[in-house]
Amino acid sequence: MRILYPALSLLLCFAFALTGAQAFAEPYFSPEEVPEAPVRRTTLLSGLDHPWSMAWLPDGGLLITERPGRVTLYRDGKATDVTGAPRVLVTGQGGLLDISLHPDFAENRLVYMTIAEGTEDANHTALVRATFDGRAFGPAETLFRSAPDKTGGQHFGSRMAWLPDGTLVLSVGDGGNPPKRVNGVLSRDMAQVRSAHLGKLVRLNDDGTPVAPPAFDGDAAPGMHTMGHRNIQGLAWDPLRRTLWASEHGARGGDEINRIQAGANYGWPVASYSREYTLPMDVADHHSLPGMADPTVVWEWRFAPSGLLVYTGDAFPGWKGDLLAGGLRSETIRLIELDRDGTPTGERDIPMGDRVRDIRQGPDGLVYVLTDEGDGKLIRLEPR
Ligand SMILES: [Ca+2]
Repeated sequence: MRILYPALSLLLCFAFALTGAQAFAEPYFSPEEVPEAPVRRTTLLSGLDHPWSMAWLPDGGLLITERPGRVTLYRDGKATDVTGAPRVLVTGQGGLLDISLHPDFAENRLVYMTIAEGTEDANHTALVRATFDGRAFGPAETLFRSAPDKTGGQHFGSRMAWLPDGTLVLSVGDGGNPPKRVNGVLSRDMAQVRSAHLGKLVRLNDDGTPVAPPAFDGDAAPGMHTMGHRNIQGLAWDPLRRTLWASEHGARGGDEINRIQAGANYGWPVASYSREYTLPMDVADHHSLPGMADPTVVWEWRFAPSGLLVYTGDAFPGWKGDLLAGGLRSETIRLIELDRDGTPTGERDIPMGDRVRDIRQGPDGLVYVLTDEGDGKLIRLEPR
């Protein structure tokens, strides 16, 4: 396929030129053997139960969500329980997931969280917000619920990112692997169904009202921003290139980094590099299709990306403007070097020896990592 691909992509470029459709660059295929990036790892906190996400308070405290429904506040080397965390459905990959402060948190004290909600047989991804007084959350207000409901504990998506205009983008997973079905349709096929939130990015105002691009007028699910995703668990605004990046789980292989453009279709499950879990075959008949956006990066091995940041700090000058993607299965962080335009030019591995669930840049310019299995940890990366 690597040999066929350049010819195929050239043909597609001609087809795009003829039809006036947008041509997408050939995806960057990630190398498997990469040199290690020099960092020191310091464990700040251990004993966390499936930590999922973290958000810094203006006073330097760090809020950490734990999937079974707990929020921990880490400050000055000590951890305390935050009371009043929202009620969640704890099943499989679902529970209390992402956390993010409102851009005007200093004035309005609003904290946004994504959760799994419902029952084992009928559940969805929801966005809630609550005030935080430094010790406890106020009552949770539900701003968004994905529809239709799905069954079981797979693929809630649930990463969120604020855009500079004060709107919020949030991921909703495709609902699960075959044989999971929603309304008689294979869950994963819902990523191409315009009326469902499953397998989409959604864009909302800070009060939860939907924002839709012109491409999705009419029949699309409220707030639908992009479609054709399997399960996005990394989402990061890039202030240098004024763009949004997403890392997305494929099935067996075929994990992706995508540059998000409103109104675009990212192909799942009809254009993908993924292979089936249970059968020795590809999920899709195509790696690329006209009118669908190709990934910027494809991993043909099993990386399982979760957590994504665009590094903008000074502590690691060599990383400025690069992407850092956490990996669950790889138990590494991948440093993806980008040029000025956002084209990948190389990769390095930061081995972590544990499943990486989230990765964030701290106010001090250092990089903070959550590992999720067994004894969950908060780890700080510093220059060596
Ligand atoms: Ca894709």
